[in-house]
Amino acid sequence: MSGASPTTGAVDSVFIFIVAISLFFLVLITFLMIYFIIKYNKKRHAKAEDIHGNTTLEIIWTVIPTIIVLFMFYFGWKGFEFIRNAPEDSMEVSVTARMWSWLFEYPNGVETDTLYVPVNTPIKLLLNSQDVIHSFYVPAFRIKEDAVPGLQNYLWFEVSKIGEYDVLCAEYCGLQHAYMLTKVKAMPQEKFEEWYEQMRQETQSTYASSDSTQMSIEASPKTSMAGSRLVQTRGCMACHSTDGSKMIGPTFQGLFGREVVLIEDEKEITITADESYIRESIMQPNKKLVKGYNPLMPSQEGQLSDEELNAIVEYLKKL
Ligand SMILES: [Cu+2]
Repeated sequence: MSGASPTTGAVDSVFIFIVAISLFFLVLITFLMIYFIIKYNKKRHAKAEDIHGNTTLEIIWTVIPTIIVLFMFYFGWKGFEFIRNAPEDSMEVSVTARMWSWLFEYPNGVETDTLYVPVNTPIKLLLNSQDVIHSFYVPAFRIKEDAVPGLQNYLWFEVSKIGEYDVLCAEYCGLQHAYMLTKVKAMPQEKFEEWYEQMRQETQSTYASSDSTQMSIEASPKTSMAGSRLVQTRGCMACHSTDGSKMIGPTFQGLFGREVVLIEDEKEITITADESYIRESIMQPNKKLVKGYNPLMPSQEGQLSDEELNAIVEYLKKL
């Protein structure tokens, strides 16, 4: 069967097989019920009769359904086996789920918030979660697997048609669960290679430049660009806006130098947002809470390198 991915066909063929058998029996049983109601109506059969055993019939209605369910099991098992065994030559992409966005990391170090893949190439996803249980779900490929903190799950697919496919989170994971959406974007092989190489160079040059400039020197436009990309890929934008609108978390707009009212150890304090406050809010977000917001942000400790943290701080200072 053709579909967006071979996994689509593997699931659909079993599904259609089971539905077809169920439909056949639905029609057969309904028809027989109506037929018997008419045939054995009290007017025609005033006196009820007992039937005592019919070995042939009993064998038939035991053996046939057994064979049918064994076939269902066999095809189901074959499909399951197919979906659970990623081809050896798969390209591996690691996926990190967190409230409420996805992070994709490629073998060459590139990070994105959308899953870009070449067509006709098997892709193996290594799933993990940073906070609670999420579930990576691509309806078009008929694949779904939980992303569990501390456990690595996997999935595979191979897109056969260029296009965009929806990705959803299929495990209720809190307030913004329904908005934990992204896409699989399948591109032609050559176009993907080009994109992949370009992204790698961008990633490398950014970190090379921030290595040489170090923290004390004013950040370059490149670092700020890297910061803007990082807040996207690292999922900050799932809860913070840059245009002043109130979301799950406070807006980034005009944050640097602003007076903020915080709650620390149940006491209210007012501070001016400086660089060290911004750093602390990223690494220990729940130590001082902006008044009126809930302690929902996961700590980014161990998730960001020094260069990445610097890039984000530099970017936030400019908003
Ligand atoms: Cu989720």
